[in-house]
Amino acid sequence: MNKILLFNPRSANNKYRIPNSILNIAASVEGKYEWVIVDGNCEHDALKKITDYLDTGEFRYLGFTVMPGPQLRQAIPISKYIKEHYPDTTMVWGGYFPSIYDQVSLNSGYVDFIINGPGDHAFLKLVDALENFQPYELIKNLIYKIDGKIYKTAKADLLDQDTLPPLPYDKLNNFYPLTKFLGKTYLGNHTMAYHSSIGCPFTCSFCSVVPIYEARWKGKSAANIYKDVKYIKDKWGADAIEFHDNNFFVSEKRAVDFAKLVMNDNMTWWGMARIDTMDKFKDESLAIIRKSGCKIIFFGAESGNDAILEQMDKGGTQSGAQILSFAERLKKFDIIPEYSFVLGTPAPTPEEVMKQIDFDIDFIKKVKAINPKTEIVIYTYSPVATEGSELYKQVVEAGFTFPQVLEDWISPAWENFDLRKNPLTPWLKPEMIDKIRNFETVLNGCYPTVTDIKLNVLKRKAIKLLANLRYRTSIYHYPYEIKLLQKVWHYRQPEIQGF
Ligand code: B12
Ligand code: SF4
Repeated sequence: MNKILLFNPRSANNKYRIPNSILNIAASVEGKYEWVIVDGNCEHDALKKITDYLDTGEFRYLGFTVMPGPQLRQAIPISKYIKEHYPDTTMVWGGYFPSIYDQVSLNSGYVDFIINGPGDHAFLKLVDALENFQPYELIKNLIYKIDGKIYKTAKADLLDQDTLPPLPYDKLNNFYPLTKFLGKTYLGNHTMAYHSSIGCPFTCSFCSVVPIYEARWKGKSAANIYKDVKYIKDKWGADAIEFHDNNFFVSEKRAVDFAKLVMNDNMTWWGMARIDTMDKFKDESLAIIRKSGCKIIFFGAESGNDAILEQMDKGGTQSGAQILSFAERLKKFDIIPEYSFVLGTPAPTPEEVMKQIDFDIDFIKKVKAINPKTEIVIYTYSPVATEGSELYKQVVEAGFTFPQVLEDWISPAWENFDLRKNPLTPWLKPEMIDKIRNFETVLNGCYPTVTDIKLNVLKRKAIKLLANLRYRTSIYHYPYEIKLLQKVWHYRQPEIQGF
């Protein structure tokens, strides 16, 4: 029987995380096929490691997980090399990038199959079909190309997450010591990454979760999450958790049940949420969540402007006023809100785009005035192909197109696009990008992120001193002096390096 190689391309220079995407796929084939994991984050030469395995002649199936951005830097050249030198292997890509940009991935000629969304059943079924020379055309969540035509099979219902097989942590530990994945962060000395639910019930028009999960969400029970957390804590010493779910707090009951279970384990934790959902949580629930160790929660605030929230189809009841009042509300629970904003959405004229940016810069300052502990993350709007949404229609009408050749995604300009820092959108002029980035520099100077554990009190004071005057007088141009200090002290950006 042929073996399977699962690859997690490099996504971070340090602070590796448990590679949950391929670990889930490993769990789905465990006991049925032999598999190995190669983690690009832990290898100096990932290609060599992979070809060493392939040279044994035992491996036929390769499964790559691919996120846009830095993961493409390894995924593309390595896939290309493998197709050229090992033409009998089958290359399967999964994850957000190929699920959304299927045509460009398959047209490259070196990706054979894409798993569209969850791969927990689809991958095993595909490998079974190929091993047994059976048809694969009816397997759900699959995208493939035959005779130049791309076919997408039906999407499967989301699986009950409690029925999934356990994640093979012990086996991962044989490839790479698990402690390597438990990095020191603001939350703790040994932080584990965990994914407790898939999808999201909302349909924000800028979000890549929507085309894949189509407003569906399924979560593991609190008891099952706790079982895994406890296992990693007891066996490898985890003392903090980053929940990587798109929307951990969809269910108040599940969040509170988990908080009660983990209450006496001395774990600190973090997760992502919506403001309007959590604002409905009872005071008692918020207090329990905090008491159990949840110190900081990431919220998609997006914009303080109600018209933009509507343009983004924020999908619920979130408003500018609520964003402010909720920042105030969290103060009494001592939970730090981490608010992310998306600036630079399209508007009919350049003046209006600039006006929107100015509005949100002022709004962010209001948030800071109400709750100075609020962590602010600023993204520049980078379109995602959310076909059918009003926002995406505006994007296409404005003349925006994605690269048509896979290699173009790793050109420096498109990497910036992926990192949501400097997208190539036609409505954003250089002075707008400059304003956003310069404001971000000044803001980060004035309020350095608490997640930067290397920035000591003295450094914080120095950088704040420099930035304060600019912040108070709203003069953001050319903040070279702050940039220099941030560079010298390796100021960290949670949105790129991990939250
Ligand atoms: C952890 C994470 C990171 C980590 C590292 C990820 C890693 N692999 O090591 C860090 C913090 C470094 C990161 C960075 C970025 N990330 Co990120 N990240 C995530 C996050 C929160 C969790 C990923 C995860 O582990 N999921 C758990 C697994 C179980 O789910 P999954 O990946 O979806 O896997 C399932 C299926 O997709 C499929 N599948 C996935 N891979 C494979 C592979 C095979 C072979 C098969 C068969 C199936 C398969 O099967 C799995 C099981 O069902 C996701 C959001 C999310 N909740 O998923 C964003 C997400 C993937 N990131 C995203 C982005 C854009 C980025 C950035 C590029 C930009 C940014 N500013 O955020 C940066 C890049 C910077 C960098 N240095 O890489 C976007 C992708 C959006 C898009 N347009 O496609 C997401 C969806 C967040 C979002 N909602 O916008 N990220
Ligand atoms: S609530 Fe968050 S995860 Fe859900 S669709 Fe909106 S942006 Fe995406």
